[in-house]
Amino acid sequence: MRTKIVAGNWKMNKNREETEALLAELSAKLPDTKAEVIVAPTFVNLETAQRSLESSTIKVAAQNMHFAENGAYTGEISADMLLNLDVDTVILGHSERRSYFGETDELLAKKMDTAVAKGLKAIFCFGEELEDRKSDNHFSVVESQLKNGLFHLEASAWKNIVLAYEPVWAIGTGETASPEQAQEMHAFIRKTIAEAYNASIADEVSILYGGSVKPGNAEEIFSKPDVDGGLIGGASLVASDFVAIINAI
Ligand code: G2H
Repeated sequence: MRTKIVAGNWKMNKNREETEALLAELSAKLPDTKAEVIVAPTFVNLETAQRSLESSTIKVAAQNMHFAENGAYTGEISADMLLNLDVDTVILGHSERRSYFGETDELLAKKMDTAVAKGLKAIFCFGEELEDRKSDNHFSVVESQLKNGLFHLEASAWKNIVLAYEPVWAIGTGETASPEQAQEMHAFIRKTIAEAYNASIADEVSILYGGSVKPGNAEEIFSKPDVDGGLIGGASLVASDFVAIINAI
């Protein structure tokens, strides 16, 4: 039985007071669920979020981290700094990090090494761009993102890895992959992992879908057998929408 996960990626949204208010509303409305619920506020509000969720089952994740232990990396945050705040989950490789901040598969492989070495849970994001899909290259692009970012890791690392397939053309655009497109890619991802490692790792890893998931489309997407939940951007900023999505799982 794979873990079902609904994670909210808040991106660069919500100040301290807004973080407290959203988490208070979310905690009050949180349904009884077996799914793991995660929120990822900005770095500066991680501590506020941890405090707000002290007596909650909702977990807090960071949106990024540097691969280095410490040192002269102005503006960066290390794994140990996250762990020091009791944050044990980090989103890595989001397409906005890849496209706006030049994060490459090679850099992400190093970040994954650090996450694994530090015992952090990583939500590893990847997905093809519109041109890749139009030219029918989406499977090979996803395969190479997995291979270059993850397949150097030992089998034992996979217990702390969650995958998030986010087709770039569906991110914040209102456009969603159809449930069939999501299922087709998630099944391909599992097959690719089974070939690189083994069937039990492929079968046990949670694969989230991300890209314009909303209350109106979540249930159908989550009903697909290889979709284990979602990484939610815009709709995670409104408590009632996020709760509706959690209810859909
Ligand atoms: C994809 C997703 C969350 P949104 O980036 O990671 O955002 O749901 O706004 O498309």
